Amino acid sequence: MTKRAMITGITGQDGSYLAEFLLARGYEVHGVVRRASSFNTHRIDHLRRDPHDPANRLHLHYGDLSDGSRLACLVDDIRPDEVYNLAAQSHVRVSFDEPVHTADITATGTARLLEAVRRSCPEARFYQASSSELFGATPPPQDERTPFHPRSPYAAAKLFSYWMTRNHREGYGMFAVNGILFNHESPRRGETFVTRKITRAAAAIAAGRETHVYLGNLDAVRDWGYAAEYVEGMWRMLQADEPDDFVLATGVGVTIREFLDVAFGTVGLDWRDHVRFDPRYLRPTEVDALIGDATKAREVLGWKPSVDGRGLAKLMVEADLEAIEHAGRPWIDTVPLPSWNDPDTP
Ligand code: NAP
Ligand code: F7E
Repeated sequence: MTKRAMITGITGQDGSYLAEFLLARGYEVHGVVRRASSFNTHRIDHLRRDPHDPANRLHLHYGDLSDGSRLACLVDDIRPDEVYNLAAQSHVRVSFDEPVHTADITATGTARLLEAVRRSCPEARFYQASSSELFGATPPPQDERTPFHPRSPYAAAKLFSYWMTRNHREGYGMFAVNGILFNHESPRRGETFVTRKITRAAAAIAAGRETHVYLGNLDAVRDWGYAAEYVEGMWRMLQADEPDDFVLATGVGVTIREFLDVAFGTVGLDWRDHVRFDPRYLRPTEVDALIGDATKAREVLGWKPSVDGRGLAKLMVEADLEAIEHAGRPWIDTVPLPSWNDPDTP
């Protein structure tokens, strides 16, 4: 039997890798895409086929986590075996500017989707994209037993979703799990997160197209892993015998200065000559250090990452250099649309 997966946030970094992973395993994949005035599917365009082809297994549907009735209809129509809730207002700094919107999407949106699943297909397995930001001010190493201390509207919203997911597991017996993922990056990472901002800048400066980049706090420590490896961990959580919550992390802490060393070092530059400070990138409350302990995921799920923050810095700069060489447009990462594209169906 072909398994059917529903992914919210399929157009994001993780959604694109997860869709790729599931399609390669024979799944029928249903992605929820929010309506935008410009194309927002560039991360998954390479996976798309003619929707009229009976062999097509990737189906996209308009939907938004703010619209509970639409989510209920989609779940009822699709009848998924597995639901991956990856959609979110996912930027921590932006969550201080838009706390109410962040709560509506990143917190209440999860409740809307969980309720839609509970009503129509409570036997579906549900993955919630929880975050190491839940730990916030609690010092590392952090694992599944570490107390939460959220330090941003984003983290507070994710905390609500974490407990709603557990509540649906404990209260209704649903197979609903939290993946507590530490930062994970890739060449598909959004351009406003610090790793991609740095690797794009290093590549553009090396190519002579830019001279400097503005950053905020360089003292933070993060445990950066590779997104392509983390989506397999998400899938493994839903294949487990029992529903449970898991940390995914590399266990290696890297400061932003160290990430800059490797990124700029990859193109033979010294970042100190090119990085300027802008207080706009500071946060009212900062998360100083996140370093995860993923022992439980290794022991129970057999999941083990192979790329850490330093490896990622090199990999991402090389990808950004290649993008500049081939596209010639370092700040615009567009992929040509397939000729059959119909703007009315995302
Ligand atoms: P991302 O690249 O920012 O993708 C977020 C996705 O959510 C995009 O597809 C976005 O659509 C969609 N979205 C935003 N608002 C929506 C709405 N109102 N309705 C429906 N869809 C909406 O995030 P990511 O890095 O892939 O992360 C995936 C999930 O894991 C997120 O929930 C994030 O908070 C969480 N997480 C990420 C990390 C990490 O390090 N990457 C770590 C822990 C947890 P558009 O493409 O149209 O913007
Ligand atoms: O910041 C510092 C910033 O925005 C990392 C999301 O995926 O991971 C991500 O959240 C650090 C922070 O990621 C700039 O202050 C310095 O200390 O790349 P970031 P994040 O806040 O850790 C978690 C696990 C998630 O769940 C989130 O969805 O870098 N920093 N200068 C900067 N950060 C940014 N964005 N821009 C700067 O110029």
